[in-house]
Amino acid sequence: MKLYLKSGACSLADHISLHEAGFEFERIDVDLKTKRTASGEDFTQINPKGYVPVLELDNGERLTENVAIMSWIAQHTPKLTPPGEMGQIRLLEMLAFISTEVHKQFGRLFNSSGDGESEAARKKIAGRLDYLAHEMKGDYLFGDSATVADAYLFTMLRWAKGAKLEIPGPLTTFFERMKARPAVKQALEHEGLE
Ligand SMILES: N[C@@H](CCC(=O)N[C@@H](CS)C(=O)NCC(=O)O)C(=O)O
Repeated sequence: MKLYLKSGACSLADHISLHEAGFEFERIDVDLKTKRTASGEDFTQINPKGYVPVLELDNGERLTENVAIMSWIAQHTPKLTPPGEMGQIRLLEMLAFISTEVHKQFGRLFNSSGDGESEAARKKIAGRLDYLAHEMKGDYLFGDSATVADAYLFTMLRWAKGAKLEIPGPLTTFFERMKARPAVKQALEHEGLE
């Protein structure tokens, strides 16, 4: 398997999830400005959408979109899926929320066109982080064991910290708890991050 990623980008969530799952995989760094991989390949031939993450499966099939990649990892790793009959769909609900309601707001913040857009995005993100802080069912989003959604939330909290956003108390504790996990430490180290 191969994960196409950019250090510190949203692909960190998939990177952490693959380590949590215990998969063996190769990391391929992508320069998102030049759209070239570290070995000089044209990344747009790999993903015509031009963005990371991409997970190339062992049969050569390529998956894109964080929600799909993390769902695939969870499907193959029951311990990373919330328990119960509704577990998979609740996970999808959470991944969709983080993707469309949190991750996308950062796009507005990082590429703001002015006119108060970044302030509006900050407010949205703060409100959604508050919501997630109240939704936590234990040490992690779904209770006492981590799922792929926690890897996604952790990645968003790294960005929130970088943007000096206020992080609700329970999520600050969650962030430190995640940082102590071997899979998270490994992914951060591989990406040259703290
Ligand atoms: N809808 C995509 C968005 C992925 C995305 O935003 N990737 C960013 C890095 S966090 C990227 O590669 N941006 C480069 C570009 O769009 O040119 C997903 O959720 O996987």
